[in-house]
Amino acid sequence: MTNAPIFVTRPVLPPLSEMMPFLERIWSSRILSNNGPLLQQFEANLASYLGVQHLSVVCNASLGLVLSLRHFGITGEVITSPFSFVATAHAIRWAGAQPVFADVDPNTLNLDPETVEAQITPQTQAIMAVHCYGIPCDTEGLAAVARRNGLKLIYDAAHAFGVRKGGAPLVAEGDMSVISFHATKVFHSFEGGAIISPDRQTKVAIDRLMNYGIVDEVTVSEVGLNTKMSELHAAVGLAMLPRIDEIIDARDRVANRYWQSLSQIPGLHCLCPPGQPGHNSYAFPVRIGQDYPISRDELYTQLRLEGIFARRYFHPLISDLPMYSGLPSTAEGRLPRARAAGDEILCLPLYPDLAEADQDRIIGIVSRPC
Ligand code: T4K
Repeated sequence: MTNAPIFVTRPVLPPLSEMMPFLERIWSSRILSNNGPLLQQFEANLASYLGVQHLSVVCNASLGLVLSLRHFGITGEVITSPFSFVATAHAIRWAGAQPVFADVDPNTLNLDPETVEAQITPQTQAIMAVHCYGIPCDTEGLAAVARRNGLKLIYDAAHAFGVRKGGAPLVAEGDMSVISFHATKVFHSFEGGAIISPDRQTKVAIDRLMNYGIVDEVTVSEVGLNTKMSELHAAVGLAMLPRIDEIIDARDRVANRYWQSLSQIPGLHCLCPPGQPGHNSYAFPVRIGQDYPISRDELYTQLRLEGIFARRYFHPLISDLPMYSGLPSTAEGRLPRARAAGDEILCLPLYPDLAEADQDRIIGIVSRPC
């Protein structure tokens, strides 16, 4: 047991020795960016690992989400979840569109297709749904709403690296999905992300959009951005990828220990049962109900006083932030289920090398709060 602070997550790193061959290749080729050989290898290895065909690596998921909306020319209303990281709604605004918030399903905490359908207006062009904590959305329900109403369906799959639903890759759902490889994610390349396209033509269009819209030395076809990943980041990704199954197994073991100790505590509901086929143990969210002796915020503070930095993902709701709180979709009483989740959920520290002694300290406090 140590007295060092315990954060909600802690990235795994490849041994430095495994980075060196990649660094030597970069130093000798002096190709540092612009779809270099390591980036191309990273894309191919990732596509194969994830079981998808058309994948574009980007410098982060936030810009990946912006590109996805730009690609489809979405400038109207986009129905999205208030129970997410702020990047989801910010990406909609950066694309020049308007977020409209719909309530979540109380079990998955993801957009509820019925509440989505109720928010559709003639201005609605897309749904941006989030697989929160890697828990799959009701993809069939959302696809049906999108189809019925002629909307694009884009998934913020920032948390969903490697998740499978019914044996198939979750990121193959919808018109496009965007994964994050940020340092805090199940799989990381320090910063990074990937856009999953449904076909080759779309991937080519995305690849052009992320490189200023350049077609060739003298042709620029559109107002593109620069969202490319550098060779250095691709090298980290290449060194990390062979470890990912081991990383997810270790996360599962930590989640399983929490589950064994906490799932029977009155008033405390563990949202992600371990051992679900295809899940990635991205987080261990617990929901603090009326029967628990103290409130979620009291538990959060008690843990902090012990140097344990559990996090209230996602509080405040995006819809309560000043740039969104005036929207009609955020009016008083409109998002009751998201609001309850924002008030009651705490994500406990979860990372592959969380020491058992440290986890036991966390479990001790959560199971006997004072
Ligand atoms: N959509 C969703 C649903 C998302 O959750 C996110 C990102 C995005 C889109 C956008 O993806 P990117 O554009 O980032 O690819 C963190 C992350 O910065 C953010 O990427 C993530 N979601 C969000 C859920 O969490 P913070 O502000 O909570 O991070 P921070 O710095 O407080 O880090 C949490 C803990 O992790 C720290 O207490 C210590 C540990 N940590 C963090 C970093 C960065 C490390 O040990 N090492 C590190 O390098 O947002």
